[in-house]
Amino acid sequence: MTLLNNILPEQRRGKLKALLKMGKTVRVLEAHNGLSGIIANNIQVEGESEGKPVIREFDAIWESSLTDSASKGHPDIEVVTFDSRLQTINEILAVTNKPMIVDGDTGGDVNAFEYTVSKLERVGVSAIIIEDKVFPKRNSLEAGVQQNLEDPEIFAQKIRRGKEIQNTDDFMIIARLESLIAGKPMEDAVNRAKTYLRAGVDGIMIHSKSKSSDEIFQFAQHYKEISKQLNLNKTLVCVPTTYNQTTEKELASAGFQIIIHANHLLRSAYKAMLETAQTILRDQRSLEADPLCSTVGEIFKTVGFLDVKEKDQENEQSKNIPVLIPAAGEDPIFKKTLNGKPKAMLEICGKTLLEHQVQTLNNNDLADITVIAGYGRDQMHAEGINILENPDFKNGSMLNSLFVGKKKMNNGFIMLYSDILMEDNIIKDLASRKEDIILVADNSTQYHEPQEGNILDFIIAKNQHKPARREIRFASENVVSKIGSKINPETASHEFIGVARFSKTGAEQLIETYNDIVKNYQGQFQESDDISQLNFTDLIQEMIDRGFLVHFMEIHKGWLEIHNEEHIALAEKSFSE
Ligand code: SPV
Ligand code: MG
Repeated sequence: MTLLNNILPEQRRGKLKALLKMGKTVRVLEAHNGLSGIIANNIQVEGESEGKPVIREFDAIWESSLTDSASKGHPDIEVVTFDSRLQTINEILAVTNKPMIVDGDTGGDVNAFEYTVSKLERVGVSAIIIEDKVFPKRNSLEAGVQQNLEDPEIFAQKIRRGKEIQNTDDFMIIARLESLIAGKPMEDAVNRAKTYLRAGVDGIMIHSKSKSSDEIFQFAQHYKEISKQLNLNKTLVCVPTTYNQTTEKELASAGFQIIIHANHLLRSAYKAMLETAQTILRDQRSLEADPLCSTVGEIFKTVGFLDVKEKDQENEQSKNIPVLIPAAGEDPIFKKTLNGKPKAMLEICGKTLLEHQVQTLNNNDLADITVIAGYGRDQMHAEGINILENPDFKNGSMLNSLFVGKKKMNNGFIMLYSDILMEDNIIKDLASRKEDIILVADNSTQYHEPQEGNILDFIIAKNQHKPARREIRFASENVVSKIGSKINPETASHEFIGVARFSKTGAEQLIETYNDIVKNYQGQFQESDDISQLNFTDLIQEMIDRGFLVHFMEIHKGWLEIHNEEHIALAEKSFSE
């Protein structure tokens, strides 16, 4: 089932009347199940009208009794129950957004008809056409079949009761004249048309199984006169199955406003199925049948399977994003406490800093976690993580460590500084973001002075906003223009918290920029005195300068960095609370 045409009953029901009101000749194609419904709904061809190129498509769907019955292997004699028809109707409605006209057969007895009208109107059908024959009817196209016409007054009463029961003005009840099918004279059709119009019907369908369109053209002429007499302008409908040499244009100029191609998708599918089945039998394999078949891929595309595949992949990508935690450096502040252990092994409330981070990531279904260790490598451990080593951790910067995990970057990744703790929802929001490069940025920096001695990574947002009590800031505006620790805190709008996400494209841009810098530059670079000490924020600033778009995801608190004993105390307090 494709969800592309998803529409509510109230959005669809009035569409047929609206088309007629616009003076459009409504071109209708039969459908007998979801798949044929999608075709009738979506098919388009390029054509020409009055020398101009036009896109041609069907305007509405005919839910035919003949093809619904036949596709269930049944004759068209009202033996398929209304509930079964309703199931097909719903199946088609679920995958289409164009108006539907339902073939209501005789409409059954007058009480049953009220229920039929009510149920069809409720599901969003735009019109029902009922034929003036006695239940159970016989299909109109077969020669030599007894066709019993209903008493016109009884039929008119059915129309009245149906019109009274409908809830909206959108729904149409159209009467189908079977006089010509039953071999009655034109006069019988004309008189019946008058009776039904007086009963309040919304339109008349004149049916014919003649090979020529003469008789329906004749009727159309009479219809113009009746309409004038009664001062009515009700829709005229035809079903050109047997007289299909007549064009839609000719029918329209004779006065027909709805033209129904009533059974062609079922008939063509049947023919193709027979040929395919015979070919396989004949050749005792299916190779020769291939040209007769659509590809499986084409069917998958039509019914929405490829959309599902794409969503699955997107889901998978936002679930299984690799996380890189560069944690190789030696920490001077906690040197004593750590006694040779890396900082990630600092204990806070009975768990290491790294274990807290792993927990937050796992809580968000992120399990592909790689820590880049260096100092105290042998003492770095946590359950369910990969450890890579930066043997040169003493000489390089944190960025060197990050790029030790380069293989994990290819399809996009999250980078997490090793000394921060945060609430689960920060990672949850970050994982769902679609931007190529996105940094998590705290806006509380606007409201307080930085602590003495703390080196913070500041951000200046592209569209600087003064803090205001109320404002709307759209995500697309959240672009970083400057990042670095040497930015004057007073001009900063945010603080980078040490968490960033790169999409596949974002990671490619990051790697490309990094490789270029390392290869082609020396000495002082961005805020670093030497290229060997290049920071993450230097690289991001360079990317911004090169024109790459760097977004930020704004948060307000909900995280802690662990730079000194005071921070540990704060973290312990938060966890115990
Ligand atoms: C149908 O499509 O079921 C119709 C039209 O009622 S016809 O088969 O021509 O009677
Ligand atoms: Mg029918």
